[in-house]
Amino acid sequence: MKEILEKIRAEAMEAISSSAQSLEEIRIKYLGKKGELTKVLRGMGALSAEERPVVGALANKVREDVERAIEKKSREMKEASRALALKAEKIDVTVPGERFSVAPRHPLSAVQKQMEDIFIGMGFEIAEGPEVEKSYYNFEALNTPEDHPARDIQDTFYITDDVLLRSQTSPVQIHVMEEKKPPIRVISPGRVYRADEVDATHSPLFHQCEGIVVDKGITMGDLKGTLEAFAKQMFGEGTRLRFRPHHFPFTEPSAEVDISCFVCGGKGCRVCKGEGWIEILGAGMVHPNVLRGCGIDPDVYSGFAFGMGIERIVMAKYNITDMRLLYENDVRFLKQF
Ligand code: 2NL
Repeated sequence: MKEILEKIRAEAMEAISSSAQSLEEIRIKYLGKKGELTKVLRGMGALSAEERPVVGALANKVREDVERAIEKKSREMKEASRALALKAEKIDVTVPGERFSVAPRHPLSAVQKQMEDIFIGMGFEIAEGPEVEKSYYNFEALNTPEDHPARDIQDTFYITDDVLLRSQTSPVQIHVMEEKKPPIRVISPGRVYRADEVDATHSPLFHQCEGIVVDKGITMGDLKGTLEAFAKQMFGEGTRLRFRPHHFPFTEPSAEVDISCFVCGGKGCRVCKGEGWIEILGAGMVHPNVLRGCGIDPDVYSGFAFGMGIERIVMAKYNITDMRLLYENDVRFLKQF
């Protein structure tokens, strides 16, 4: 029987080390209830009293040895498969990262942001409003009556008889004046719409930045000082302003405002077309009818307002001669900013 036990041990050990069968199969075959070892133990009744403990001890030893070998092999297999997984999942932290690029701001957005920052620095708030407006807010509230040439039905995108796409951002400021009591200091940058044919200097959608200040004792001096501070920050410390008399229905008096050319300083060059001056703004003292219409007493309060086209400033600043480039989003163009 000892020989049989030794044979079982040898076979089991061989099976374990050769990995021909699964460890569980081996365990059942040799150590299971109907396994080889159990068979031997069952036959132990036939042994003599002297032999029985000796064979019993050997049988237990064989069981222990086989169990231990199975455990050891199982541990080894687990370790090997873990090592393999670690090898497969290895991350080379020295491989350079994937570069991704963040695009710079579109020049229109960059200039608008710059304007916002300058006016915020002077205590203004940014006001926003809908691009679709009642015609009252776009025209009547701005002292622009039905028969005014600016109200030519051909120039504005009408949605219905009295609803339209705003042709300026002033309606935003009318809403502010209706809702808040002076002192008021806001700018309203945003999209505006006019029924223009597309060409190098026109687009049916463009951008404006308007501003308004209303308080007791506001004068043309405040307007000039504010615009001068803006122009110096926007175009350079040496910038001078020139006011030319003009007419707007919503301001009185009104002016068109030029800046001294930021390229030649006023001598005359290609950018200012030999003029020395570049027109960038319209401005004036808020018309009493506009204040009154918003419930602000023009005998107590006064204000100034201004408006500028953002495209025009971007084009002057970057010497862009065709406005369409600003809307095509050709990366070869945009990459230059
Ligand atoms: C221009 C001229 C201007 C205003 C806009 C304004 C707004 C209110 C009241 C009075 Cl609520 N005025 N805005 C005033 C003067 C000129 O814009 O050439 N824009 C491109």
